[in-house]
Amino acid sequence: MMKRWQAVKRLLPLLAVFSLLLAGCGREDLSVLRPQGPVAQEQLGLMKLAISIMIVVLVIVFAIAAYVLVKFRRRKGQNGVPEQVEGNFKLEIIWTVIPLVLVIILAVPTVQQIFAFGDDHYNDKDAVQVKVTSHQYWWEFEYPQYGVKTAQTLVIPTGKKIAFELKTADVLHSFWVPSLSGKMDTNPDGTINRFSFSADKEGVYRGKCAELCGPSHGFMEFKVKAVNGDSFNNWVTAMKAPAVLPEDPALAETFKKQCLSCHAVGDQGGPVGPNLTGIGSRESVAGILLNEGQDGGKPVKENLKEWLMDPQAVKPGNKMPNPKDLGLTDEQIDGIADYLANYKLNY
Ligand code: HEC
Ligand SMILES: [Cu+2]
Repeated sequence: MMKRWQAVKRLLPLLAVFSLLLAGCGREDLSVLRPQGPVAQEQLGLMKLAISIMIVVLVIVFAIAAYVLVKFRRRKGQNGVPEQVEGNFKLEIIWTVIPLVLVIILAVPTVQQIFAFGDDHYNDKDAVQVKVTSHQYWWEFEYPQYGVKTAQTLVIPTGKKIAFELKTADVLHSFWVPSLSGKMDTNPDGTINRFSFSADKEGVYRGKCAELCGPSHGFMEFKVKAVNGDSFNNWVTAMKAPAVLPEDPALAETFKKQCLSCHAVGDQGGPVGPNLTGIGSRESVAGILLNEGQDGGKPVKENLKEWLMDPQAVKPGNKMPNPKDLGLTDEQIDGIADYLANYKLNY
């Protein structure tokens, strides 16, 4: 009895490790194993190549080891020192040449493709340029060819090359959409990084900051929404339409005074906070509160209220002041949440 308990106790850490591993399998939209575009596809191809070669080597080496262990084990009545072998020219050549060949098979496509991933396509004629700026704890997306800025949901046309130019407004962050491509850092030293990817199919892909950047790093999420070319053009047109303000003039005044000092809607407001144009039709509020239509999402107004009632409770350490400290009443907050929830774009 005692012994069995000991064995169970020894297995517990293993169990813990496996549960952790399995916990990582929950969200498929954060997986590099389900590529949704050519860049992610090629990167997965490289991983598969490396893993297959390693598995083949592993199987062969273990098979030989097992065979040798069994075949040359000490048999009954065998007590002397076995025959000592020193060097075998043929074997040594074989186990030098085979790994060499394997490393070359691994290296040629890896080096080739890694350089290709680093190619600068920013000025390609048919690429859609996007300037990404990371902030503690949100993402800003600017489309210089279209004169449009948005936040948290990156809208892209399917099938087109999206060429990014990435920088940070504060600390080191990393831009990562696992189903579309590997990561790219946004560097605080002023370096600007460029890379590109594209999405084959329409859909919403989940992105994350992949570099520990502060207490709300884990909440620094965003979405990539791939739509067809026509929808993308409609979206750009809708983004450029004049600002829509709250209907109630007093509320509009409060919103302009207290919110548009940092935020922009349409052609009004400032660049300090996320652009709020059409926030009612986005996939999330503040990147992390998922709206209806997303897995486990809530009505957008509910999320907006949750955010506006206490931004620090949602994302500790973020740079948005509490609207109550700006002098807003619960009623005004409700009114603004209602206005923002109904600020939708058709595309
Ligand atoms: C001092 C600048 C500042 C002021 C003033 C301000 N905000 Fe913000 N706001 C921010 C920042 C910064 C964020 C991003 C927080 C984060 O996600 O880390 C934000 C985020 C938001 C978001 C989520 C945006 C998104 O893309 O999902 C909403 C909604 C919002 N603010 C509404 C308001 C409203 C309404 C007011 C006025 C009552 C207001 N803000 C006042 C700076 C400000
Ligand atoms: Cu970050």
